[in-house]
Amino acid sequence: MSDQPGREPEQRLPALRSPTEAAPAGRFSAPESAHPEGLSPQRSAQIVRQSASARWVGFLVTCVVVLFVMVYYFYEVGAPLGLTKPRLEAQDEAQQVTSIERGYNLYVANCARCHGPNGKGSNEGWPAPPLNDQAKLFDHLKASYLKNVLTVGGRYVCGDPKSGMPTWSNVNGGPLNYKQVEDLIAFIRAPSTQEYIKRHPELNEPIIGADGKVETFKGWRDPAFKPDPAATPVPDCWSGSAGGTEAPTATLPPDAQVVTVTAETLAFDPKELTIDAGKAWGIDFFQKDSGVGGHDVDIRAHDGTVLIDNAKLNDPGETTYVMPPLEPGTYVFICSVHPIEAMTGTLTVK
Ligand code: HEC
Ligand SMILES: [Cu+2]
Repeated sequence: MSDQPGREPEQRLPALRSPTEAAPAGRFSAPESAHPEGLSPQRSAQIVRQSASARWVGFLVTCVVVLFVMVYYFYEVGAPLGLTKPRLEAQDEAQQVTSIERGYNLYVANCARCHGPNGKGSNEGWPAPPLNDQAKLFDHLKASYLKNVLTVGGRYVCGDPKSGMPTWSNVNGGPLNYKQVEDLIAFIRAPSTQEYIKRHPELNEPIIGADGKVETFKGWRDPAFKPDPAATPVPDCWSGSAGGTEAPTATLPPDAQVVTVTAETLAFDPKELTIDAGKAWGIDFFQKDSGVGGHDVDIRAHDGTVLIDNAKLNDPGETTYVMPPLEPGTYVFICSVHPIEAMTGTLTVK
C-alpha cells in the first residue's frame, strides 16, 4: 500500500473503529453453565449409552438396507449356484412355455392332417414332408425359415406355385395372426428335453387323460443333436425323401383295406369300424342325405383332437377317403357337420 505513506497499517483500513467498540464476546459462546467443568458419573454414563444405541440403530438400518439390496439383486440376476433363475429369464421362459402349449393346439388343429400328428409327415405315410426330423430341425427348419414358409405358403419351399401347402399368415390372406404363427414356430422348435401340458384350446385348462393324469407332450428338437459330419446337408428345397414336390393327394395301394360307411337320415351305418394299424386305408363313403348341410367322416382322438379332417360331401354321392396309417388304439369317427350321437362311431385300430 505505497499510496498512503506514513500511516500505520491499521490506519490504512477504510473504516476505523474506536478500540472500545469490541464485538461482544458473550454472543458467540454458550453461557458458563453449559460448560460444566466435570460431568457427573451418571450423566456421562447416560451420554455413552445414548450414543451407543443411536449407533446401533444406524447400524441395523444400514444392515437392513444392505440386505434388501442384496436380496433384490439376486432376485433380479438370479441367485448364485443356479439356485434361482434371473427374474426376466424366468418370465421369458414362462412365456415361452405358454407359446409352445398354444402352438401345439394350433398344430393339431391345422397342420396334423397333412404333416401327421407327430410331424413325421411322409415318413409315416402323410401327404406332406416331415417336420419332426432332427437333421431338418438342426439347420433347415429355423425360426426365420418357418416364418417365411407360413407367410408365403408352400411355394416358398420349392418355388412350386401349386404347392399343396397353403398360406397360413393373415398378412397374405391366411387364417393365422402373427402371434399364432409365432406360437407354431415355438412349438415346432420346442426342445425334446422338456414336457409341456396339453391344454384345452379355449378353456386353457390342462387336459386330463383317461388315467386321471394331466396329458403332456414333448418338443421335437433334440438340443444335443449334432449331425453326422459325413451326412449330406439338408437341401433348401426338401419335399420329403423322394425329392421334388409331391402333391398332397395320396392314392391307395391296390391291396389297401377299404371299409364302407353310409350316412343316411342323419345316421352312420355301421357305427363300429376295425382296421389294421400302420397301413394306409380307405373309407368308401356313401352320402345319401340332401338338404342337411352335407356329411363327412373325420377321425378324432377321444379328447376331441381332430386327427383326420376329410372333405365334406354336400350332396348325395359317393367318395373314397384316402386315410393315412394310424397307431393302434381306439378313435372316434364323426361327422363334423352333425357331431351327434347317431353320427359318431368307434374306430378300432389293431
Ligand atoms: C393341405 C396339407 C398341408 C397342411 C394342412 C399343412 N401343410 Fe405344410 N406342407 C404341405 C406340403 C405339401 C409341403 C411341401 C411344400 C412343397 O414342397 O411345395 C409342406 C411344407 C411345409 C414346410 C416346409 C418343410 C420343408 O422341409 O422345408 C413347413 C415348415 C410346413 N409345411 C409347416 C406347416 C405348418 C406349421 C402347418 C400348419 C399351420 C402346415 N404346414 C400345414 C402340406 C400341408
Ligand atoms: Cu352329418
